[in-house]
Amino acid sequence: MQKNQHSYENLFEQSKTHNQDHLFGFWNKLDDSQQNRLLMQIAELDFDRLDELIRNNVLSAEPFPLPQKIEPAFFYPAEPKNDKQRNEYQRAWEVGENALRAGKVCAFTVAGGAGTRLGFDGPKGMFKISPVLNKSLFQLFAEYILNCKKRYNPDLRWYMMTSTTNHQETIQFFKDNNFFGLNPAHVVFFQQGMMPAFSTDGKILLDTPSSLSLSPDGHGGSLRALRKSGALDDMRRLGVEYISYFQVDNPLVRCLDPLFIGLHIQSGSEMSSKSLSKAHDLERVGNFVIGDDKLMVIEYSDLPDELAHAQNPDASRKFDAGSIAIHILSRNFVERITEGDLKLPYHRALKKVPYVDSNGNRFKPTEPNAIKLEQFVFDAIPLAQNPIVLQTRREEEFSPVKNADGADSPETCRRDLSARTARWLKRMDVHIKCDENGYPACGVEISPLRAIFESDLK
Ligand code: UD2
Repeated sequence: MQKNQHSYENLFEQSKTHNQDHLFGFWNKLDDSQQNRLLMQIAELDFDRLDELIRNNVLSAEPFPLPQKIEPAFFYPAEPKNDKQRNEYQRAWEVGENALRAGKVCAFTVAGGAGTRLGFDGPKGMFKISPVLNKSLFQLFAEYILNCKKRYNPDLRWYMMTSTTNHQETIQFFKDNNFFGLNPAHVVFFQQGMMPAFSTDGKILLDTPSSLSLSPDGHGGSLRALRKSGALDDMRRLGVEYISYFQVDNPLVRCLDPLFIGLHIQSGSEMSSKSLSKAHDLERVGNFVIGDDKLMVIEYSDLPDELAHAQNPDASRKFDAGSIAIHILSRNFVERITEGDLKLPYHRALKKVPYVDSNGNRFKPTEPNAIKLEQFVFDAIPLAQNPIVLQTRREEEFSPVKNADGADSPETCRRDLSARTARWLKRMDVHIKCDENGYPACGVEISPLRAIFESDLK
C-alpha cells in the first residue's frame, strides 16, 4: 500500500498518537475491501478536533451551559395586534411574494435523522401520512413546492439534506415517483456529516471489526453540509438569498411562507424562527428566551424546571414561546458562520449504542453505554444580526410525526391535517361533520397542488 496521507501507516500512527489505535484491533483479520472501508472512515476523522470534543464533551458530563440572565423572548404575534401591525404584515407578505417571484428563496428540508422513535424502517419522508390518499411526507412537500413554482417562479429550488444511512433510498424514492412532477434538476440532495459514538471513557466505538459506529452530526451540521456540498455556491450562482428551512416530520409546515420571508427581509434579520404557544410547561420543544441579552433557544431538556413552570403575574406561562424548527436563514449568514470551523456548541447525549469489544464480540446494550454528540441549528440564532421570531398557530402549522403512538404520532398528525382542511372548508361554507373539538369524523384532504393557504379556496 502506498504511504500517503490516507495509508494504513499514516492513519495508524495518527490514531495511536490520539489513543484510538484500538480501531485497528482487527486489521489482520480483515479482507482488502474491509480494510479499505475502515481506512476511508478513519481518514474522515479530524483527530485534533475529536481530542478537544472528547475532553470537553465526552469525559466531562457538565450540564449544557446556560446564560446567567434568562428572560422571555419577544415575538411577532400570529395575528397582527393593531392597524399599524396589520399594514406591516400586509407589506411583509408582498415583500415575501416578490422575493419568491425574483427567485431569491429556496426550500430546504433536513431529512438526515434516523427516526428511530417512529419505528419506521426507512427515510422518514417516505412515511405515508395524508389522511385520505395516503401520500408520503415527501409528496406533500413536493406538491407544496410545485404550487409555489406555478404561482411564483418555475425555477424554485428544493435542497434536501440526507445522511449516509438514508441518502440512496431517498433519491431512489424520488426517482420511483418521478419526483412527484418536480424537475429532477431542481431537487438537490446532499449528505450531512457523521460523528462517531464514544465510550464513556472517550474511545471511538466500532460498530463491526471493519467499521466505526457513526451517526449524523445533528441538524446544526446542515450548515456545514450546505457549504461542503457546494449547495451555497449553487445558491449564490442562482441568486438565492434566503433559505426556508424545515424538518421532514411536520406535514403542516408552510414550506415557503411569504409573510415569514417578508418579515425576515423587512427586519434585516439574518436568521428568523417560528414559534408557538406551548401546549404545556414541559412540551418537548425548544424555548425561545433572551439569554444574557441575546435571542436563543434553550432545548426542553436543558431548561431548568423552575423556569419551565414559571408564571407571569396573571398566571400565564412565562416561557411560552416554543421552537418548532422552522427558520429563514440568509445565505450570507450561513456563508459567514461556516467559514473555517462552524462555531456551534455540541450537545451530549447518553445513548444505547451497539458495539464490538476488544475480543470481537458484538454487544447490543440494554442500558445507555455511549456518548453521542450533535450540533443544533438553533444555536446559530445568537450569532445572527437582528434575529426575529414569528408566532404561528399550532392548528395551522404544527403537528409532527415523531412517535409510533400517543402524542405527535401518525394518528394525531392525520387528525390535525383533516381538522385544518375541514376548518378551511367551513369558512368557505362547506360543512363537514366534526366533534366538539373540531375533529372531523372522517379523513378530509385537499392536495397542496390545489391549496396551500386557506385563501386559495375562495
Ligand atoms: C426538534 C427540536 C425541538 C422542536 C421539535 C419540533 C432539536 C434538538 N429539538 O426535536 O426543539 O423544535 O424538533 O418538532 O432539534 N435531523 C437531521 N440530521 C440530524 C438530526 C436531525 O437531518 O443529524 C433532522 C431530522 O430528520 C428531523 C429534524 O432534524 O427532520 C428533527 O430531529 P429530531 O427528531 O431529532 O428532533 P426532536 O424531535 O427531538
